[in-house]
Amino acid sequence: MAITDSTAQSLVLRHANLCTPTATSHVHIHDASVAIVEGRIAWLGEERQLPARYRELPEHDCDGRLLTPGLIDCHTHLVFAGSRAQEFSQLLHGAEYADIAASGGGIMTTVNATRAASEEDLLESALRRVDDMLACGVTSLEIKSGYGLTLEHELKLLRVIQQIRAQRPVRIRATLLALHKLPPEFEDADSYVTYVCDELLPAVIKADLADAVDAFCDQIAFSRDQVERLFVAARAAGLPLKLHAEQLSNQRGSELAVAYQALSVDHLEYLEADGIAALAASDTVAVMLPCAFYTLRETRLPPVTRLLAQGVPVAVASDCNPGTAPMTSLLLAMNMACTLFRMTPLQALAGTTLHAAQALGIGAETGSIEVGKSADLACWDLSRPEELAYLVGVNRLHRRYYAGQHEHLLHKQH
Ligand code: DI6
Ligand code: FE
Repeated sequence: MAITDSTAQSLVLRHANLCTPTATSHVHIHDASVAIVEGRIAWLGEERQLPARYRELPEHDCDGRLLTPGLIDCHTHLVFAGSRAQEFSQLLHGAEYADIAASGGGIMTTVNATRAASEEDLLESALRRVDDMLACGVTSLEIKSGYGLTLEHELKLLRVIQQIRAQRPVRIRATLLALHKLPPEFEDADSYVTYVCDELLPAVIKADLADAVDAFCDQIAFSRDQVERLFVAARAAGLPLKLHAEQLSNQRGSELAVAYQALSVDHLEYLEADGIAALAASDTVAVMLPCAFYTLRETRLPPVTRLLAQGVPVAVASDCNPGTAPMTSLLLAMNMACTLFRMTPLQALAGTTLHAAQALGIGAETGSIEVGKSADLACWDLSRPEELAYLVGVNRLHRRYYAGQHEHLLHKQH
């Protein structure tokens, strides 16, 4: 990615083929203008109705290109060291993800490499992944900790996330995922949960390094009761909640998360009727992570069609992590959400914009092209919004705008 300019935050985009999700459907304006004043969307509508006062602004002619909200990757674990290519080979030869974890590999492989890595090295490798994401039109990004599992190392990961925020033009939400895996320093999960609730979480809050708290609720990770102890502590501190739920088995984590008004529940392959009903009666977003499904060669589908039919907001994210989703392309995740989970391309677009914003609690600020929101936009060398998810492994980003700041991206791959 080469950035050739990054300038004024007041400008007008003209002749755009604008498509944005809305709460109930989509708005599609074939010849649209968007006026941006001081980084915010001040006006949008038909090109011929652009008010005279905005015609004075510096202008970008989109020349009929597709214009969408900037994409939002609402679930990543992109700060880590090392590689799990060896375990990928094991998975291909019949080993189970849970068995690799039980024999000390899996998440622990990455925890060991990450603990041994310096903050500088972690930052450098994470920035490479972030840059891949920005080159795919991402303007907001969630990043979890969870490969440290001691106060010292979780703080290290969270500081790296802070540095990414300072060094790249992207909105970042940092999520503490201390309950990702039981570390070897603790004999049992309950005493680790006590340590996290009584020591680790308060220190992270004091350092003001987390915007939300997440946990992995599963047989190979933490039970519902253990997760609930964390939720009680985090909620008392006013931190929003998220949960890895029903990925490998049904622990009824989603019902717990809904009871605690979590922002999102993520994965959901094993979600059943009670969980769907709980989500349908809540504001909690269901986050689909099709790359993890693909990498694990899972065969059980998350109940996406039923969730959508019941009006649950469904987001789509990369899950970027070294074990189950070694990828950085949210566009490919959108394609997988369609091909593997049968979402429509427009549902996938809403899932990486409007609903992803809700899953991060930033829906008032970004996620759609609406007056008053931050001018987070992506302009594509495409003629139809469906093409974003239809193309497989193809990135046609022309320009990315973050709070009105634009970058012209030169694609090396074409
Ligand atoms: N579920 C996942 O898919 C990732 N974490 C989680 O709780 C995988 C993390 C890894 O294998 O490193
Ligand atoms: Fe994850």
